[in-house]
Amino acid sequence: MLEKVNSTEDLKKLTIKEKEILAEDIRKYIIEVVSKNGGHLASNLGVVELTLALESVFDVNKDKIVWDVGHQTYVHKILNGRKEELKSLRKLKGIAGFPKTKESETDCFNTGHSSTSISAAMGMAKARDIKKENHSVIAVIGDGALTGGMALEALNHIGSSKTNVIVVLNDNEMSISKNIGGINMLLSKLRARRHYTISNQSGRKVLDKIPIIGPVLIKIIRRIKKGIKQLIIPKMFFEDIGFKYLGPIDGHNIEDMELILKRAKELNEPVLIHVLTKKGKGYEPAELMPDKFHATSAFDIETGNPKKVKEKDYSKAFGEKLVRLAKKNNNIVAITAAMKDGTGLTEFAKIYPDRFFDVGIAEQHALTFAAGLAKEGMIPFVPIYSSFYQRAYDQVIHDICMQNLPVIMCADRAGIVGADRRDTSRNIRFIIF
Ligand SMILES: Cc1ncc(C[n+]2csc(CCOP(=O)(O)OP(=O)(O)O)c2C)c(N)n1
Repeated sequence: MLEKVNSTEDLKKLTIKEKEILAEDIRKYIIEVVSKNGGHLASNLGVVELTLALESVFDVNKDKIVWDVGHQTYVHKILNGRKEELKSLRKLKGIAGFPKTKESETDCFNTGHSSTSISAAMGMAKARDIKKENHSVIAVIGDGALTGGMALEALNHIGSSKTNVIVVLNDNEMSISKNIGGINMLLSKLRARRHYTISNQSGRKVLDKIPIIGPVLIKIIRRIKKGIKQLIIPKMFFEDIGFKYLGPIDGHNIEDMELILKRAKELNEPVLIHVLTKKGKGYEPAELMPDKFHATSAFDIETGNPKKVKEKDYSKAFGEKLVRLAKKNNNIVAITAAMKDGTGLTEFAKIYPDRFFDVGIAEQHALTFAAGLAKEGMIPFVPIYSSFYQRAYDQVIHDICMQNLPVIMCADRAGIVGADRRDTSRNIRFIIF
């Protein structure tokens, strides 16, 4: 099927059954490429059906689909003229691992740093309205990225302005590691609604077959269920802040997703569609270890084992040293913004769970939180990838430096960074505080 599909025009001609076959072909292809070149695997395997549904219902040449972070756009690239090019992923002068407007007009906004999609979508939607154009604007954001402050700032803005934007929340319960925090608690309550949606659908199919009284029964049952739902399910955050909430829906069921996306397309208000997906879907090692397969180096498809054994890197050495220091000093604490493994804090978190804080994708909060801890005598260590430190320069200067607080800021990946970046001028990063 993959051979037959070279564009979203080809995709739109397929039946649901054919799209399901295509989904499996795309999975196999992505696994094949990433096992050779390395790349972001688990997130891409999780959005195969979601991408097929989105790009079947919307027109990528007219509508705007903004992918948050953008590490999950391999499927989109395959469908939009870059099937062969994907083989050059993470190679010199190869295809970018993230959306790049320079690469294709269907990549409508460059992403990489988390939690920007809803703001960008709002900007595009406002521009559309001012220009009196008529197309859909969609932000696709993960539950991890939703923990970033910017995403919440944008939801706050859209909800009250009643702008026609569709937010697709791709909820796989994972950031890079397990997602954490109050937003995750809220989502887990909403996930519970799924059982109601499912039983609704299967019951409906049976009742539909009963002539005359079938539809009446459906109406009565729906009313009763709505009542029960209101009682059991807590007040709905998204509705309260001005969004129409649709879902939760199975993110691997193309037919259901197409239906719900078509419905959202017709509404002229902010809509949030809650889609449940499985990170790593369809490849067992990635389903079992979605964190390890979030971004991976080349691996053996049979076993899932890396082709090269990883040598001890700077992050690991940093983590080991921090554990040794923390043994001698009870005031040492460590903070991560959703990058526990990447920044070398895995051991620290295991040994000192009470002195370890994963604050979600929230670099700004991480640093002012550290400032508060330091003000009261703690010694906070905050390792953050240099690129993501950009998010928190104001907090570094205003909350830490200007009060001369002893926060230990550690910049990971501050040297030459390869792999996902095509724009080499931005590969060398220096951080000077
Ligand atoms: C500002 C910022 N901090 C950290 C990261 C590193 N990062 C990339 S993806 C990711 C997790 C995203 O989780 P989610 O949005 O749920 O997407 P998923 O991979 O689960 O599909 C993180 C922390 C980033 N891209 N940007």
